[in-house]
Order: sequence, then structure tokens, then C-alpha cells
Amino acid sequence: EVKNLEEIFEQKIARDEKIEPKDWMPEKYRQTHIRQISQHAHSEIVGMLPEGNWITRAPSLRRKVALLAKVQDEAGHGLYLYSACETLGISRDELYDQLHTGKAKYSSIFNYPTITWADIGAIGWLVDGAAIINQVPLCSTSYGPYARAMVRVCKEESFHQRQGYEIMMTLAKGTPEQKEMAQDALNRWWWPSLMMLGPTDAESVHTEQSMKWKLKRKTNDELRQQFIDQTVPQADLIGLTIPDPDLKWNAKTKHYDFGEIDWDEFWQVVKGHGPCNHERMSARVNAWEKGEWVRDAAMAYAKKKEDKKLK
Ligand code: FAQ
Repeated sequence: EVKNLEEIFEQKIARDEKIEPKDWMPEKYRQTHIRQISQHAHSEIVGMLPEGNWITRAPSLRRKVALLAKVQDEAGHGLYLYSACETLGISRDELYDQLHTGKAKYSSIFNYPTITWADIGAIGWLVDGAAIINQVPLCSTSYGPYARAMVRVCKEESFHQRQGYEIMMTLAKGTPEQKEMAQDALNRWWWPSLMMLGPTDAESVHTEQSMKWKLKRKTNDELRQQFIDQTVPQADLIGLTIPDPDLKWNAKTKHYDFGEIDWDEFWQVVKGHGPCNHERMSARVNAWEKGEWVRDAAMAYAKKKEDKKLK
């Protein structure tokens, strides 16, 4: 019978139909989705921290309102994605536990510090820019709840990207000090943003299977190239320089050639040794522990209401 169910599953994938929570699916399909969707959710939640650092110091009311809205969107994305993940048969508590014990990963990019206001511009422009490139193909991923979540998430990311680029544009045409600040942020965020899209296809252990299942619709290297091709003209337009001396338009391939990525740095950060890994994790664990009384109170209240109903 499993053979039959597997055939139905394979045919659905071949026809580009969605797999829904109650459909039969191979155990490995379920597990790899739990892995990717939960890591995506954790990234949204941890990703609020570097930007949260600047909410109280945004340079104007307008900037503060936009940043607040962006960070709030990220909380929403995280919660959606946790819900999508729960449809695969794992509880929210287990997911949080995996993050807090370091068992589950979150994106490497959020382990870098936000030192100046220009970093908020660079995050919106580059990090959300890379996130969109990664997530637009995920709108047609094979697992229904993940695909549907991505549609709304991408719309919001597009606002995030533009608010970031507009901050960079404003700084780049400001005083020499402001332009320098924007360039410095670009220098620090460029390479980590390229790493964010994952190891090279040759090193990526999951790509082949995930492409077969149509979980991933594009490989890490394809996404990285697309991100570079899209971003270089945006830097040119505002007079900033991408910190890569090897970056060059290749008329033959119609893509930019680019320099060597420091993959040692990437793996160091992934393994927990980046500049802010410790700080990020302790912020999350602390928030969880300090929130215990709120969860307890909510549970006690729900129980009291339930008991009253039963009487
Ligand atoms: N960081 O075989 P692959 C956002 C791990 S966007 C840490 O290539 P896969 C929005 C990978 O997990 C950011 N670890 O893996 C926002 C695996 O280890 P594992 C989040 C990484 O899954 C913007 C190992 O390396 N977006 O939050 C990273 O096929 C601004 C081998 O790698 C998503 O999660 C990394 N960068 O491809 C919020 C998108 N890359 O699990 C706030 C959905 C790889 O076996 C502010 N995810 N690893 O222990 C994906 O598209 C994929 O999971 C990839 C990785 C492309 C990230």
C-alpha cells in the first residue's frame, strides 16, 4: 500500500500539485520540511534582534515608524512559519526547544552586529533583498502551507527591501560622513549577504533531494548569482562600491563574475562562533525564561474557563 501512496505522492509532485498536511508523504519529506521551515521561522525571530537594537535610536519619527512596522512583520512571518511547521506534526514547544538548545539552526546573517544606523539600511537592502530572491521561488514550493505563507511574506519583504534601499540612497547623497557610513555598512554586509544563500551547490548536502521534491526550486548558486546581478546596478545607481575587486560584468555569460567567498567564515558562524551568536541565543533564551509566568498565567486562565464550562 505504501508503494501505491508513494506513487500518488510522486505523481502530485510531477504535476506541480501541492502536498497538503493530511496527505501521505515520505517521512524524509516531512523531516526535511520541518528542518527548513523551522530554521526559516527561527531566522525571522532571531532576525528581529539586530534591527530591534536601533528602534529607540532611529534618526526620525518616520524612520522609527517604518522600522517598527518591519520588525513587527518579521514576528508575524516567524509565527506563520511556526504554524506551517506544526502542520507537519511537531509542536511549537519542541520547535522552540530545538532553537534554545542549539539543535536547530537559524540564518548565519543575524550573527553580525548593527553598529551604525546605515546597517539598518544595509539589512533592508541586502538581507531582505537576498531573502526575496530566495523566497519568491518558494511561493511555488510543493508543500501547500509553506507555499501560501511565502506569498504574503514576499509582499512584506518587498516593502522591507525598499525601506532599506531608501535609507542607503538618502545617506549616499548626504554629507561625506553619511556617504562614508553607507559605504562602510555595504562593506561589512556584502559578503555575509552572499553567504546567507547557503554553501555552494557542490557543498550543499540537501539541494539535490530538495530540488527533486520541489521544496527548493532554485539552487543556492543560482540564487546567489541572481542576487548579485540584481544588486550591483542598484549600488552603481547610488554611487556606492561593492567591496569586491574581482567583480566584473561578463558579456559572454551575461552575469557578473565575482570574487572568492570566505567559506571558512561562513562555517565558523554556522557553528556558533560568529561575532554575535552568543548574544543572540542568550537574548532568545532569556525572553523564553522571563516569559514563563505569562505562559503559566494564560494556561491557568484557560483551564479555569474550561472548568467553568464543564460545571
Ligand atoms: N545560515 O544543504 P544546504 C529572513 C546550513 S531570511 C545557517 O544548502 P538547504 C528574512 C543548512 O541548514 C533568512 N545555516 O541546506 C529577514 C544545512 O544544515 P542542516 C532565512 C545555513 O536547507 C530579513 C547546511 O548548512 N531564510 O529571515 C545557511 O538545502 C531581514 C547545508 O546547507 C530561509 O531560511 C545559512 N545562511 O539550503 C528577517 C529561507 N545556509 O540543516 C529579518 C528558507 C545553509 O543540515 C531581517 N531556507 N545552512 O543542519 C532555504 O531556502 C534553505 O534552507 C537555504 C539552505 C538556502 C538557506
